[in-house]
This record gives sequence, structure tokens and C-alpha cells, in this order.
Amino acid sequence: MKVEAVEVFELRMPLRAGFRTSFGSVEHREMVLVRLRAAGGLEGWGEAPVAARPHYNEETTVTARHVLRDFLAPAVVGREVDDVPALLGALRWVRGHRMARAALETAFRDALARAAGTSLAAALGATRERIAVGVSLGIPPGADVGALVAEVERRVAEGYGRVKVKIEPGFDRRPLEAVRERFPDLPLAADANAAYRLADFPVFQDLDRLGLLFYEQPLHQDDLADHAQLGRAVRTPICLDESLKTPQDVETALALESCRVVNLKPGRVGGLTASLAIRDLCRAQGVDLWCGGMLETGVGRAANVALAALEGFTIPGDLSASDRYWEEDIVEPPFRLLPGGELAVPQGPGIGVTVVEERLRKVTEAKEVF
Ligand code: OSB
Ligand code: MG
Repeated sequence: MKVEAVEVFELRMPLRAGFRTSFGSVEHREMVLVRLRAAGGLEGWGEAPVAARPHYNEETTVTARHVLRDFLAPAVVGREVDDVPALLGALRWVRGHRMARAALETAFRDALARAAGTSLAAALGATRERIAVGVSLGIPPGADVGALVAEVERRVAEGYGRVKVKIEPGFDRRPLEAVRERFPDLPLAADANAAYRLADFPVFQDLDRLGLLFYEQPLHQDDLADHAQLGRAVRTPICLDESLKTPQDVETALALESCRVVNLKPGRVGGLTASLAIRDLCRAQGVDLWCGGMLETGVGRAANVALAALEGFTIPGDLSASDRYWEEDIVEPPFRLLPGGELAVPQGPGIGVTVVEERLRKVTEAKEVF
């Protein structure tokens, strides 16, 4: 496939409701989209789920644009790139900047799958046509426990069968107890986004009585040893998110017993190839695995849904319907929640959704063509 151009879009998408985590609050998402154009009128789309601030990982909207413009696009534009290994070979010298790299790999895989007339899901080896999904709920305004319970009620009524609640020191026992009391059997999880220290272990020991699915990223992202120690002190499985940047990290975390559950976000680990390696690793070791989310547009969501349709994803992911995030998604068809709390895996060519140019234009802050 001859790569003719790489287009980079910086978006600013208003969320339907603000989303607050332990590291901060967002009202808008400022992600980067990539469109790869190839000979014969082929195109493919990918999303770098970066943010305006480096509060989740080191990347930002600006670094993603910089790395795509100055290093990643020049490595492939004008070249004959025949397959994914050839693409990754051309990009391998770029250290880090995984979300930027992931966007280009996904765009390339989307174009390849469209050329072959197959869905991205099928190209990845996925077998499921529908996947069970969950919803991730931010800390409500004023850390109001009643508002959180009302939000859980609303999402359960919509059909979500697994709920994740954001926690932070001072907003943990009360909200989780209240949700658990209202929904004794709901598959429920808590995500701390690295807000605690090992010395906080009594909080997690106390939460054990609520029977949560997992504690997600309770401690600092670089503290694999501390997570292993916390894991020995509690009954609820630890799940890692921010700590796992590469397949090697996952291998190390599992060897150290830093986690028993893995949250996989293709952007965080540098793309779908790295994601497949992590999925193989987890599957071989019988480790629970699920696909995380970064409040993506339909472009990023489509790739995540295709990945989560593979065997080995054992827990419903943070892959909610478009209307959980956006007044209007930029793709058609948008993702809709089906009965049973499921999303359909797009079966059309490539990522299986179409970017609506006019909607894209409305939310594009900047566009560069290479
Ligand atoms: O930690 O999983 C996280 C959103 C932005 C950054 C980090 C996280 C999240 C979510 C949202 O939890 C998941 C979603 O996309 O629904
Ligand atoms: Mg998380």
C-alpha cells in the first residue's frame, strides 16, 4: 500500500457532562484523529486519545501533533508500506509517544482492512458479533453520594450491566457503600487513577466487604512492587491501567503479582499490535482482561470494540454507547446500547463506521496535512 498522505486533526468535543477523576475534571475532550490516505482512494482512521493536559499519561494534544507531524508521518508518507510489521518497523525508532503511534497504526489497519473488504474485528481475529459493555462514572459535582447513586440508577435502567465508579481519598467508602446497598448484586468496580499510597491499605481492606470486581490502579503508576504488596493485603483483585504501558510491563506485573486483572487500552500501550500481544499473554495465563476507554469518539471506540470482540476479553469494558459521551458522535452509525447491555461489533469494512465530514469540521480546531 502506497501511503500518500497523513492528515492530523485536533478536535475539541464537548462532553454531555463533565467527567471528574482523582487527577482532575474535564468538560471537553481534545483528542487527535489521523486519516491515512493511500493510493487508489483508500483511507483509514485512527484516534490518539490524548488530552489537553498530561494528567493521565505524559502525552498531550500538542505532543501527539508534534510527533505525528515531525516524525511519524514523514516516516511513512510517500512510501510503499505493505503490512503492519513494515509500518511498525518504520516507526520503531520513535520512543514512547504511544498514543500518537497507536493512531497511525489503527489508521493503517483500517485502510488495509477496507482494501481487503473485511472488518477490522475480523482482521484482528475477533469472533464475537456483540460484546457486553460497562459504564465508567466520574466523581459527581460536590462529591454528592446521592447524585452518584442516582446516576448508577439511570445507567442500570439504560441497560449497563457493569458499573465502574471513580474514587479518591475521601470519596471511597461512602459512595461505594451507598451504591452497593442500592444494588447488592451489580458487577461494580472502583478506579482510583493512582490516587492512593500503600499506607492507605486499610481503606481497601475495608472495601473488601463490598465484593467489588476489582480495584483499578489504586497506587502510583510506577509502583509495581507496592501494588503487589497491596494485593497480598486485600481479597479484591487489583487491576492495573496507567502502570501498563507495554506488553513487557504486563509480563512484569503478572510475574510480580502486582495485578490479577488487566485493563487494556490500545492507545496507552502503543497500538493494536501491542494490544494483541497483551491479550495473548493474559489468555495464556488465564488472567482476566478487559478493554478500557478514554472517552473516545466513535473512531477510537470502533477500534476498541473490534479488539474487545476477541476471545480472552473476560470482563465487560469501558465501552459505552455514543450517547453516554456525546450529544452527537462524529461517526455514523453511532454506537447504541442493545438489550442486555451490549454493543454490536461493526461488521462493515475496516472500523465499520463512517466519519461524517460535516460533524468533524464542527469540532476540528486544527488540521494539518502531510
Ligand atoms: O482511568 O479508565 C480511566 C477516562 C479518561 C482517562 C482515564 C480513564 C477514563 C475512564 C473513562 O474511566 C472510560 C470511558 O471511556 O468510558
Ligand atoms: Mg483507569
